Amino acid sequence: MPHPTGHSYVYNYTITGQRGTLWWHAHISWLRSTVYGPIVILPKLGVPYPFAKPYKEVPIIFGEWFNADTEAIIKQALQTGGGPNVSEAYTINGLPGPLYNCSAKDTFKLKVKPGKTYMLRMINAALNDELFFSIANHTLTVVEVDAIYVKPFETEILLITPGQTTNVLLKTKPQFPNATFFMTARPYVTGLGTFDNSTVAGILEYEASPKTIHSSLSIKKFPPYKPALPPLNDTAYATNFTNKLRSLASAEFPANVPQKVDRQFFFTVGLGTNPCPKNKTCQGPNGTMFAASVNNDTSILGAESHPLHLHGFNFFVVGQGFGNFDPNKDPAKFNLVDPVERNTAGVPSGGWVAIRFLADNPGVWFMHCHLEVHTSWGLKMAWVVLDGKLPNQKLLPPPADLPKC
Ligand SMILES: [Cu+2]
Repeated sequence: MPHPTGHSYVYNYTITGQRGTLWWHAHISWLRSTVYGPIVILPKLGVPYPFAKPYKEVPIIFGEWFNADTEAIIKQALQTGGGPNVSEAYTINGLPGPLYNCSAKDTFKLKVKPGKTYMLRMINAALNDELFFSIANHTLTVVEVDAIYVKPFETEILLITPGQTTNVLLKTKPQFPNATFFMTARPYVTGLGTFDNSTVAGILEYEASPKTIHSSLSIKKFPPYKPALPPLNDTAYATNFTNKLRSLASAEFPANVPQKVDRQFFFTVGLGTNPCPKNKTCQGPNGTMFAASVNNDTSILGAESHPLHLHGFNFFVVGQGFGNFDPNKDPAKFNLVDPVERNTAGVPSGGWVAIRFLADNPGVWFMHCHLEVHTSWGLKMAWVVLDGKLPNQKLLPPPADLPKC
């Protein structure tokens, strides 16, 4: 909720049936470029993780850094109809790292001990960019996305869209290695416009024990190992990664996939243009203004991946594919057993995604593309979820201390 400049407000809420990594962020205009942070919900006392307890847990938050006021950037873009200026850098926990000019001193360092398992709670808080991420010479085990456990799988590289969170286990090498390792992220891009194609790097550094202190001094002479990331437009990699995500769906952590559907909805999402107003010049494609929309197929520019985020609910991604959705053929292939459950899912470039959720949370809920520039251009809508008949199915009244505008 909005609160006035210079005031503070304490949010009071009860967490029921949720645990894992989520995040908070501002939701007016582009303020979330700097106003964001992690929410870590621990399991209830005495309830273990469905994997061995990690030695340490570390939040890894990707951000996007602009050498300008982001409010001015989006305001200008909406006035001219052109694409907004892109960021100068990506950041890991606020730090851009050594691959940017004069930034080596602002590098995130993950200091680890050999032979331990670390859990990285990764969050993509970047404004406009899906990111590939990898740590050189290390394998990551994905165990959770958007605060829901998944069937663990190993990967060298992961894809995380704005809005999403991913918990991974990082097993460090059994012995002190004579090296340091870069962890890097750079975008996955399917759109036509300009984008920030730079790479953020942090360093995975093994702490030296007294026995290894000598070699730890000598490794400073060698450059860190660098991970290999996919090409910026590697849709095949992105698809392959996304297809590996399955709900854990165990007895203890079941996947309550709705088996029958009461209401079906069909939405189209896309990026297009609006005509330039008379007596004005516009900087969008061919003198138009960029626009994005839900359920408006006119002036579609080109296919692009859109990480759609739904407020108020988790949903199950029961199917996805490329090309047009076929209501006669595709539902037969839906996964109603262990589909991934999350709150932000990429609609594949030029493709479709089918989601199911139980509408058990009354209210007006925003659904939007988590690429902030697409939201600004109009790729947004709201669900109205009505009260149910039972007392616990009613919208709660606003808090007594709701800030006044
Ligand atoms: Cu989008």
